[in-house]
Amino acid sequence: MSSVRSSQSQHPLSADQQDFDVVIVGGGFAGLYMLHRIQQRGLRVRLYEAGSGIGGTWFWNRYPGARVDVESMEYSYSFDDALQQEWSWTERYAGQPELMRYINHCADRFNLWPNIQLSSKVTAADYNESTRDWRVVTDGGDSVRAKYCILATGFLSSGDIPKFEGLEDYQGNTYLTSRWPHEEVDFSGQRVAVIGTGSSAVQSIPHIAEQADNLVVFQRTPPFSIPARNGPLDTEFEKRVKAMYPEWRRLQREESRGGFIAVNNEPTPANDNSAIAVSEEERLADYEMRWQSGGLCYYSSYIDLLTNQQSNDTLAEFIREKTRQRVNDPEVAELLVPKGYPIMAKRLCADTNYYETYNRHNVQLVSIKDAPIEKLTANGVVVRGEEYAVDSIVFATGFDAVTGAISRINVTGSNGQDLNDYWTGAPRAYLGLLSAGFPNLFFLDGPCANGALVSPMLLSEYQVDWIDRCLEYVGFGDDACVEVQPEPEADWMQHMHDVSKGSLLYLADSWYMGANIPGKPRALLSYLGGLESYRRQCRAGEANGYEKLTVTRSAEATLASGG
Ligand code: NA7
Repeated sequence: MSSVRSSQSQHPLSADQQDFDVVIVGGGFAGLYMLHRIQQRGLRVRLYEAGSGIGGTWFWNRYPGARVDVESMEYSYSFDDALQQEWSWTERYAGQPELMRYINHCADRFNLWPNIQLSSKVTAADYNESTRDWRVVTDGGDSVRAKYCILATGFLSSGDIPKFEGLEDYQGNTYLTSRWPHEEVDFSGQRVAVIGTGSSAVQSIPHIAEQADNLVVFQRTPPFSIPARNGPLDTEFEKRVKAMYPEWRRLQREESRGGFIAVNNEPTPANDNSAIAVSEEERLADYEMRWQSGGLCYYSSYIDLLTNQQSNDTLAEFIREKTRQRVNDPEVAELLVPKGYPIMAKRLCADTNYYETYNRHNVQLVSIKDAPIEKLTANGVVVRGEEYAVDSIVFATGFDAVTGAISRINVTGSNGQDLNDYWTGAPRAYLGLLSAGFPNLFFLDGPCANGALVSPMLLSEYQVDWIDRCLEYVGFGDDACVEVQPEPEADWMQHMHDVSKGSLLYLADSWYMGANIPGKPRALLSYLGGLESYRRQCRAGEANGYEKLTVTRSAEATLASGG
């Protein structure tokens, strides 16, 4: 097994005792912060990471132009003030290499490496009811026991090339945006195809078009995309945020819907008005102001944009008109203008020169909305009987989101219950943190929380702290056990259902709904109540000694608290 900077021999495997107090699966932002918290408690912990480096999504998604669509000052850890004061981002939106530098800096700074084992994909986790612990197995042959298992496997981490007919016949180069090679890919002199027009395509297409001789883009559903207006980070803005970082973070958590508070470099709480309760003039001024600010700040615009079709139409039409203005050829523009689903019901894209790229002479757009890709041949892609011969195909075809990575691990809980079976139809998890029948198992950024819809950094930090407090309460002794019963889980699922009633999210075939993966049950995978409501529900879950959970506190924990 290859591993970088790991210390796998420090906890030799043992048949009769637990090897670890906690095993964490996944070395992205969430898993690494969890590791930090567990280390601070002086516990025995190992983090398994499938990649040969840490970073999770950012480790794998290294396609040209890959960058985060949340502003750098907000897409960063908030738990350590010295870190957020000392780290300086270079751009308004950090690119993938800078994100990797940041995450590796954090691992160094908090001395996380000794407990990280790289190049180790967890394949199975089984709960043992008599010893009340988990056995975790990796593809490298490790089999370890831990009191608690925490799955931090990411919600955009499980990407595959769709099963196009003739895929194996194609003789050219193939690339998947979410598994991009580490060495530089040079498309100079090539004819290139990109399949897909989601965020990864929107970011990579302008770069590929600059290199390639010819680029043909196969588009099934046009996205709504807003100019990111990326650039060097405004140093005055940086200073101002740093001077008020605790308050800025509070505003992110409590006064925004999704954790994004910056609009035009100003902290701007979410707008609580209906889009149709204000005059057209006022509404258009708000939309224009956000257009000039750039990026995803429409999520904090009018409160009913995702619940009222008429309100949604006002924004959709505004963005459609802006889109038309960015493309020279009216026919191409009309193909690029998104129609048929509400704006924001698929995640908005934030772009740099995406639409302008279609004004280049070497770029061709092929709509496959009404005529899907028939097959691949040795030479290229066939649509409507026409073969598009290309030297390389880039699949920007997305992820089996939210549940995909968990479903690839064989998780078995009490009574031999298989997690995939338990989640048939739709995932179920109390607060998105625990599932009934799976004691001592936690999810970070998993289904039934709002990971897909809010700033993942803020959500996962909050969840980590919640789990950390819960584990402290329950303890680590032989008898320690924490489990959610079916009833509180069902109550949470009902609440999830109630807050999502009337949401326009149901009207699009998005990864939020699992609708982008053939055969995946169509179900809302995330909580729509917003970050503050989620935090409130989680706080309630801690009340009166975690009364919604069945907790067997370990003898040590009980003694320590005098309970
Ligand atoms: P997305 O946003 O899921 O985009 C995937 C794209 O691939 C999208 O345009 C899909 O069309 C298209 N797609 C998927 N399967 C096919 C097939 N079989 N044929 C043709 N086209 C296909 O993934 P990204 O990686 O771009 O972004 C994911 C998230 O990362 C994004 O939301 C941001 O949060 C960051 P469709 O729309 O399904 O018709």
